[in-house]
Amino acid sequence: MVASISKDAGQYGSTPGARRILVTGALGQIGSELVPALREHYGAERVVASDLRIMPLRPSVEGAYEHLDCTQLQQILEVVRRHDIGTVYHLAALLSAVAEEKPHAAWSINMGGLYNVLEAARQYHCQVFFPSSIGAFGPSTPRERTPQVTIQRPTTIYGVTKVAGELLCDYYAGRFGVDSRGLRLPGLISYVALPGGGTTDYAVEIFYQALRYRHYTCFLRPDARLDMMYMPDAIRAMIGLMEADAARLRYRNAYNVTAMSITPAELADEIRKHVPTFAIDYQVDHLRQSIADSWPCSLDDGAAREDWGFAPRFDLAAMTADMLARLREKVQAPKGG
Ligand code: NAD
Ligand code: AKB
Repeated sequence: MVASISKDAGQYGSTPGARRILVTGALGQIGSELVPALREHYGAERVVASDLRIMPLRPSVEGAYEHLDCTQLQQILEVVRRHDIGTVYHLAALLSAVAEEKPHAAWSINMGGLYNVLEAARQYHCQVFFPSSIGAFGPSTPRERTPQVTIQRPTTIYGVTKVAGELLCDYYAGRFGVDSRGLRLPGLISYVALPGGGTTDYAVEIFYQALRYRHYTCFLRPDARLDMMYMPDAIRAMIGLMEADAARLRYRNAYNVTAMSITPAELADEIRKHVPTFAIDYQVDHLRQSIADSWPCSLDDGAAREDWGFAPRFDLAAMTADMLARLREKVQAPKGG
């Protein structure tokens, strides 16, 4: 069972003051679930969703919505002022594979957008959540049980923006007192929205293809081991970190978090327990495989557990069973399939 945020409300401690919460990049994979979770937890009127995309006619996120380009500082300042924003969950970014195809746009959106959000936060005294990534590590980082504090020399533009983003958030905290907090998220697995062009997207696509066609062609090697997490655990982690007592945080940007360390072959085996005829084959995409090869296999999330009680609930088996049950409600196999 996926625990809803409202049932868990007590675990987050005190809610922030009466000012509103802005979510940037809210129509993406995380925002599609974070916005409803925040609305359930704090009240719908407290949460303003925003994205560069025009909201669809039948929106997946109900409530206040702003068409907002994070690369435009004046737009952010205006939205923050008009809605009396006190907290920003800054999700707008290009993910690793797309960023590698468009490095200049990635720098502009990932770094320019973050700088603008931090500037708005400085001027309007907002708290900021920054989603860093396992992509903030590189080939010279220890790959097994990657420590909280270690070498961060990524070789992708995505990773460069994540490390620089962590540093910029820490700078704004130290220099200007902005309450910025971040997580180094692993690949996220979810059933509400499709992923936006990352290296770990296979771990979502595989479920849709298993239910539709009983077959998936994976773009990573069968043994490409990476950290993953089910979205309900990621949402709990984000809100939990933002509500944690600041005095307990030894680190700000950003905490390692993980829930499972898996390969495509292991995920396929787990799916086969529920879909016995499921078959997987492999057509390796060299760009995404080389990115995966530069990332850790398993993070050490001990600091997050000690400092603010991070504890994921879904392992590989629980996540797979829940994903398939949820997706069966929305994905139909083709007739005769
Ligand atoms: P996504 O690609 O699904 O969504 C990003 C959203 O940002 C999109 O809706 C897009 O329209 C929007 N956007 C792009 N440019 C914009 C701009 N200039 N202004 C406003 N909005 C803009 O991404 P996601 O998976 O939801 O990830 C959100 C954040 O979490 C990103 O920073 C990502 O790096 C980070 N993260 C994600 C994962 C994951 O597995 N999903 C893992 C680690 C970190
Ligand atoms: C990606 O693959 O780019 C993201 C991430 C792990 O940051 N899912």
